[in-house]
Amino acid sequence: MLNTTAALLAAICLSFTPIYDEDEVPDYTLPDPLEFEDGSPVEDADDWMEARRPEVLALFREHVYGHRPGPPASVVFEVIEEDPEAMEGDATLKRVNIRSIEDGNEHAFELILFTPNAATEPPPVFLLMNNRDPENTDPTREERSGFWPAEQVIERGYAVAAFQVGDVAPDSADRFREGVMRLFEDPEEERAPDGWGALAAWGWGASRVMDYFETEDSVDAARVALLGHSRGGKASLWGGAEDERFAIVISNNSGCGGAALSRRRYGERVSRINESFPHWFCVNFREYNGREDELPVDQHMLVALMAPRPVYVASASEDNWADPRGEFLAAYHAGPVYELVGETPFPVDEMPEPGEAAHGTIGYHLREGAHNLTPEDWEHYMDFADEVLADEPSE
Ligand code: GTR
Repeated sequence: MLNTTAALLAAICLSFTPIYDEDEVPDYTLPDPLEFEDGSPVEDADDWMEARRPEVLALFREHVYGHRPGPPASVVFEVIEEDPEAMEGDATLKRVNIRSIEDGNEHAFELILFTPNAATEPPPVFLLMNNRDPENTDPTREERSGFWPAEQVIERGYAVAAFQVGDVAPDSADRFREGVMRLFEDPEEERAPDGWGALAAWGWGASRVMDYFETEDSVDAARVALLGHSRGGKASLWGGAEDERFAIVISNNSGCGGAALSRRRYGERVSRINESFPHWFCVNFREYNGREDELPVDQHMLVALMAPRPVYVASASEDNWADPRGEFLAAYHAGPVYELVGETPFPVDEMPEPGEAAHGTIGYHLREGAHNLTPEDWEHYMDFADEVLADEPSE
């Protein structure tokens, strides 16, 4: 049996040829976010927020990302370093150990936070779920990376924070249950078909950071932007859907299982992602390998789960594996939900050209170039935050 499964997987792997030609994208019909599962229409904002949104959230939990637990019995925050003269006096650095405790077991991961010393009131924060090496978020600033250009963010008056997703749940099919998941289940036991995967666990970690921000006077917890790139962008979207405390949710080049529409099957596909990264999603998601049309949801509904909060999807022009057009279309087709809840609908009907951005309550840009998170992307995110936060001053 095992051998047959392995042989089958190898065959799928060998036979996989991604679609990179728009003409080869099959016809598809997206599920309507504004229609209940029983076929009745979602008529107003209350219908969406109180009934259809929970229905859509439940569908994603059951079929795509798995069910994550609530907060642990207790969370403890320990400041392990504080430097009020970081970045040559421009910022205050805090490194915080976030310890989750459940049934006598413990799990800890570290948060790095810089706040601008020039701030006259608690500033909004950009929180990066870092899926790359920790050097990208070096708290000493000896290493500097465009992936997390902390000085550039501080300069614009925002606080900037990061944690390593792998510290919350290792990004490994063999070890992903050895992080925080072992507080809630026995990693030796078989995973429930709708049990959480690593992407959901990373978002759970972001929620613990939010718990910390709520205790921290130097930042405004009501104005936190959650940001992730690629697999981190899939996790930021799902984390922002699960935790409505995040005021802005940003997905950079998140692709399949993130912002890209699954039904387009362009670039990376459901079968391929489940095979390469079996630990990211719930086991049930594998039912949709090669059967995208049977999914009860598509990724525009994930984007719509942020409504009425500002949400941002960004693509890169050469990032075909992530399907830039599919990412654009998910943002676009979330528009009707935003409109229903009284927010500015998606501001354009056509996909922006490389280098262009379009900002409503849903933001989008197509950066020229390859799969990456760059200072140019950050500049767009801060422009967007300036706009949407100016509309809604914090209480
Ligand atoms: C790729 C994967 C993508 C994307 C990317 C990344 O190998 O196929 O879905 O998540 O990794 O995270 O950089």
